Amino acid sequence: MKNSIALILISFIWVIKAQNIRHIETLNDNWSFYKGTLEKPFSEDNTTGWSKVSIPHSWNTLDILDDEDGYYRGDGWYKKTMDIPKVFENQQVFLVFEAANQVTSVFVNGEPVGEDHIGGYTTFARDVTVFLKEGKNEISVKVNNAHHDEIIPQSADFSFYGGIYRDIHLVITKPIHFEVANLGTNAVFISTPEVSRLAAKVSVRAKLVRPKNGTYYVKQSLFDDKRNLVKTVQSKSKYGKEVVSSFTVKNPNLWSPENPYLYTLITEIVDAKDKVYDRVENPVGFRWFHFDANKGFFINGKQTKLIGTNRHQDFYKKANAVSDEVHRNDMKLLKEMGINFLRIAHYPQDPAILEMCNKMGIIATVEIPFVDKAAANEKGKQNTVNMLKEAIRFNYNHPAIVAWNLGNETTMKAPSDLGEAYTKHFIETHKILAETIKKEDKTRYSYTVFFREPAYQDKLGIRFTEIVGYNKYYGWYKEELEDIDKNLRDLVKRTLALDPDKPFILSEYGGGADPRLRTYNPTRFDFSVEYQFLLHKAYMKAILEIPEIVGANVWNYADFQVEHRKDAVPHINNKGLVSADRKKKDAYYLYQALLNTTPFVAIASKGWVKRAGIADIEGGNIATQPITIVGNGEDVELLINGISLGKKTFDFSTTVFNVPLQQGRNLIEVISDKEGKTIKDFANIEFTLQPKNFKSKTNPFKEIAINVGSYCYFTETHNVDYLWMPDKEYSAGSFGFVGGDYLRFKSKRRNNIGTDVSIKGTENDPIYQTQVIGLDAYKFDVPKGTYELTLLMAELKTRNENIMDISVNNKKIWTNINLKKQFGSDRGVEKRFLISVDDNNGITIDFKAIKGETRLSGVKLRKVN
Ligand code: GCB
Ligand code: CA
Repeated sequence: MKNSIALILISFIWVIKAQNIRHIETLNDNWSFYKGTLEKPFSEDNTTGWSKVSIPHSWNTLDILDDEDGYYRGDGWYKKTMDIPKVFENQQVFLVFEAANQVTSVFVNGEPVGEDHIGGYTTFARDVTVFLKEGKNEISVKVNNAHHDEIIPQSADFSFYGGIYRDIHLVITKPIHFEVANLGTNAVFISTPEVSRLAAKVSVRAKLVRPKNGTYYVKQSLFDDKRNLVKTVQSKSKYGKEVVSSFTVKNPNLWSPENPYLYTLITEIVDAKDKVYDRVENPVGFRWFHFDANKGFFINGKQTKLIGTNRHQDFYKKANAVSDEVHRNDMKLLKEMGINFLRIAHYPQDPAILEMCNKMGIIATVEIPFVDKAAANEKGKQNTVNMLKEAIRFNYNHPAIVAWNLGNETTMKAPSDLGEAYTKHFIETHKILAETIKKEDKTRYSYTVFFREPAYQDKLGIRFTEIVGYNKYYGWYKEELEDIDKNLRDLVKRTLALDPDKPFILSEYGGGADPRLRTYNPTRFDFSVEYQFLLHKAYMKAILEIPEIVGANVWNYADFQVEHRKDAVPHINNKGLVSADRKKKDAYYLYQALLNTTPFVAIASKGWVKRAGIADIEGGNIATQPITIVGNGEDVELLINGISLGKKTFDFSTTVFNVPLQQGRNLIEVISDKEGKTIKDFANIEFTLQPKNFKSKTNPFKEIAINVGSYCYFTETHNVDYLWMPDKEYSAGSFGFVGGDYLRFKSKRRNNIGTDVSIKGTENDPIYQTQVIGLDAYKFDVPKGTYELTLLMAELKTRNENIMDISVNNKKIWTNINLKKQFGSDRGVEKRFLISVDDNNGITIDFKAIKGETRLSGVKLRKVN
């Protein structure tokens, strides 16, 4: 009995306490949305065409990915009618937008609330108290994502999706409260000016909204990770002044990547009777850190190589309107990968990201979208500075952050080409941003990311920050894999020669991989998963060996959508280690093996389930193919269908087995040991064994699909998974092309096979992007029978007229083919023919140029009878 009274009492006290906490709820549901411009979007409006949506929302989920150029950039309207909950007497009501891209106007009951918010990536709040009435209130929000000369980004390799794409919160406080509607919507700024193992000094600034009369205090209570009170101090508030509280914690638990220990600081406004008016919570992590240009990054005195990735905020077919679960899942995958460093690129992201960085021990840099070029006017400069201030103030309390980055590749549009006035303005913009960082936050580093030669930036005089980052794509856009180490060493040398004290970060490196493309002959720019794997292996070797590279970030953690990109998957920048819907590519596992200290082993290509190959010998029933295993143990054993192929030693966490694969299902098992622990991985591969001789009796020919003009396997994935094999020159008994050569890209940037033209009318771009040009014939030495023959072709940005005739076994099947004229440029054309083979000569498809050159992109042959 006694106990339950005590319980009731405790919960009663708790309720009273809880009532003093400001009320926060999401306002995501039940909005009406209208895409377009409206004169009167308010209740009297009768326009049709509104639809029901939930936040997060973007109006560019689909038009980013279609074949039409461009995507909608203009107005979008959101509105909803609601009762505002009554929580406090004389309550103050705020709308907090985590982000909306990019100019946002808020209206309550038809009245504009404050000024438009400028910028698509920073959090902002509006005080709507005086606009509210009893009962129903109408909230309307106009968002516009059109290009704007005064707002960054002006240009970039990502998509400027429009909409309210992050959470909206309703915040209700008492009349006396911590500031909400300010630049950055944060009122409490925590710093730890001195930290050691023995003691940590804490200094907290708090901004209050309070009447002139009355005595109020700010109470700071620090709790450990079990919610035990560690320290509490109370400081008197003076009207119109920030309240500064300082205190010291003895023997603090330190925050580090290995042990991300977090305290919680509860900050309250109280009066002399300890009545609570408002309360906010923040994480506190005690750590000290510094960068040394020669020795690297140190946290709590420990040298720590910073290895990680960049991240964008979008997801396949969802634009940037993704849930917190997606954000948190990304962070979980990054942590599993073993990273300790995240470049939050190229703009501030969802609060969920930094929350997880704090909790997982991932060191972070945050930046604003000053990308490629400056907003070339005074207003643009002010907006940029404001955006930086918002970003710093909003994110000030995250222990994970070590540096603020003012821009990315800002010299992309060469200032010299944009005139003297621009150049001056451009330099000033850099200067004022660098100064703003140090003014706003003395406890962290200022940072800029470039891509041009160090001397180029130096000549312009824009190396204002304490750290510099370089984005370099050696082995991708230019140069070869073998030279990565040398190129990086030379680059580091050139930067340090100019600025010996400025730490160097390799802020981006990487290469594209379309998960559908696989090859045993990887070449630069082929978009194969295998080339990407080799590229990252070469980079990691170099990065780990060069001490002056204090940190490095893969570009990118995940594939992301860029409207104007025309890579293997149009509209997708596929440099991700996971796909745009978060499926792991092989290189992801490589990082896991290299970075994890706990035992790890994986079959790197286990995501490639459907495979095929030509039998090793005539009449043979196996095809031997190399399979890469990654792990952090000494060695690994591989079993194929229960039979051991023995053990192999890892070299730089990788090893390759030549594995005999048979028709049908193949089970691959790998077993490795580390620290006395046995670990395993499995892959089930569905294998199609093509006979070496198509007239084989034991494995008769059934069907084959060939990605003509390419060394890559291609898995069609948009309906059922279907595999295309790489091409080869004809050899007797088998298949292949006769005459002609693989189409080679002419530009120097990519020296390789195929083109990057986006193909209309298909999802299978890589099949059409690669071709054999000038071929005389394509041959299949198949036995007698009836066959379905499918030919795939496309004419890609050709200048001359090309006309050809095609015959099969001397019979014309398709004549006067002028792809450009009959179907249009860059369009995939697929045609199927029924062919009967009545003798032993198989199928010869002859290509005859009437004008120009012949071409073929893909061919499929299936035996019907
Ligand atoms: C860069 C840019 C990034 C691009 C990337 C690429 O240097 O900073 O925004 O997406 O290169 O993939 O080319
Ligand atoms: Ca092809």
